[in-house]
Amino acid sequence: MKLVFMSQVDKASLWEKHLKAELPELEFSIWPEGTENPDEVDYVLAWKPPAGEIAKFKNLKAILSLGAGVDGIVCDPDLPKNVPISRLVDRCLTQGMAEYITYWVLHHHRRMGDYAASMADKNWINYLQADTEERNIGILGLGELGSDAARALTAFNFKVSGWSRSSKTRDGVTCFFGADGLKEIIAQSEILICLLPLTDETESILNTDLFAQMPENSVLINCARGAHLVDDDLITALDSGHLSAAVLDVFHVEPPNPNHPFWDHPKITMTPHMASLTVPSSAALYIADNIRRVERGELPLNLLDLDKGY
Ligand code: NDP
Ligand code: OXD
Repeated sequence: MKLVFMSQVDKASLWEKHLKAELPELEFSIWPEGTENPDEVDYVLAWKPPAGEIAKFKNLKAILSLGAGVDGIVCDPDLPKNVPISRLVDRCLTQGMAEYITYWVLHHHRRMGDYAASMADKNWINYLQADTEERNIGILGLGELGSDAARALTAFNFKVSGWSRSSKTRDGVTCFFGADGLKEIIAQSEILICLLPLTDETESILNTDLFAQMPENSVLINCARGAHLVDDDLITALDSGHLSAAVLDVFHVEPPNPNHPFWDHPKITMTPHMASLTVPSSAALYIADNIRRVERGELPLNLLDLDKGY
């Protein structure tokens, strides 16, 4: 069994250690090494592989994504169409995202930015404490990550709504779907979180039209992909005062150009695409399990639907 690891950001040595602990018979190569006999490669484990490289492996049994989002794989015009592609679904990844979202929702709900500013001025002041039961939180994307973030927020009694492509039910969450559902969730979301996959349908969804439908003083948290957001539209919405703040973990170009206006904008908080990082010790169990499934003649879990793009 031969696997080629293709990632500029994930730590190959850790992945090799944890995967070989699960699958001692696995031959682990780090691209571009180990690819001199491409026809012998069974699996690629990839994050943003260079276009055209995966197509060189003619006998692949599966393409295993190192991330939950597969936009960095499906953008390859030469991607083989007949090889199953599996998204990463992992306990640590899911929990990390719920932690990040809970942290920033609580930060804005409890006005921690205002407290930091007033304390820096030695100004001892208390703001009225809002009730979570009165605070509307909207989550775009009710999949693995959005559903768990919703669960974490309902534990604080926030009024949580979620939006998906198909109709859903989630305990304690008001669920919307489709174009009409988008209008409804946007109109009530004081804190709006984007956890959608990047597809043709969701690209640039966070734009002037959507911001205009959000309540006054609302907050945007984007931890999905940079291309969901129209950067200039966000700056306009923040500068007009319609949106009060934005938390951005993902960007069109990462890291953004040093001249990008986001860096210095007083209402924008940036984090370096770390809302949830893949943890090899945990995620390797899932990858190994998927390889075992394929070796048994089954399909891997969490198969990508190329028509939907996620
Ligand atoms: P899932 O595939 O499990 O969930 C995607 C959700 O989005 C589903 O509920 C789906 O609806 C919904 N959706 C997709 N397209 C549309 C549409 N056109 N209209 C309405 N809803 C839509 O993905 P995950 O939750 O695992 O991950 C979500 C994204 O989070 C990833 O694609 C990635 O971009 C991002 N991410 C970011 C990280 C970070 O550190 N910043 C870390 C990990 C992931 P339905 O259920 O009906 O199919
Ligand atoms: C992912 C990510 O998609 O880290 O997993 O962005």
